[in-house]
Amino acid sequence: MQRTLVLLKPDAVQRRLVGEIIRRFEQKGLRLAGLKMVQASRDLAEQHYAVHRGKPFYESLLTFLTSGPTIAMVWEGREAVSVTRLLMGLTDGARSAPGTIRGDFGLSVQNNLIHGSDSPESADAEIALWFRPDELVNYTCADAAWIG
Ligand code: IDP
Ligand code: MG
Repeated sequence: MQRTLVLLKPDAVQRRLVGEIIRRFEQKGLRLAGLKMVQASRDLAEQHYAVHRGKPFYESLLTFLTSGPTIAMVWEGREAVSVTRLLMGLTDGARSAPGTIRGDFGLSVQNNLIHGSDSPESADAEIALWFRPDELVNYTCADAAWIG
C-alpha cells in the first residue's frame, strides 16, 4: 500500500474548495491517513520546495505557500502517488484536462490549488517533513475488500 503527501494550498482554502477536493479523493477510494491545517513557515516552505531553489518563480512560490493556511493530508491506497497526480492534472491549470482538480478549478500556473508528491521516495520525505509519525493513523475502512 502506497502513501502520498497532499497539500491543499492557501488558494484552495481561501476559495473554499477544501471539501470539494477531499470529496474527490474519498470518491476515488483512497484512504485518509492524516490531516491537519498548517500555517506554513518560511522554513517549512523552503524545505518543501528545496528542489525549486534558484528558479525564477521560487520566491513567489514561497510567498504563496506561506500566505495563509494549508491543509496537509496523507492519502493511502494502491498506486496512491500516481493516482493523486492524475486527480490533480498538470501543473498549469490552463493546460489541465477538465475532470481534474486543476483543470476544473484554475487557470494559474502558480496558484494551482494542490500539491501531490511526484514519487514514492518524495512522498516518504515529504510526509516526514509535514507529519510526525504519531499524527498518522492506521485503520481499516469498512469497504476495503471491495476497493483495490
Ligand atoms: P507540480 O506541483 O505539478 O509538481 P512543480 O514543477 O513541482 O509542479 O512546481 C511546484 C509548484 O511551483 C507548482 O505546483 C506551482 O505552484 C509552482 N510553479 C511551477 N512552475 C511555475 C512557473 O513556471 N511559474 C510560477 N509558478 C510555478
Ligand atoms: Mg512537483
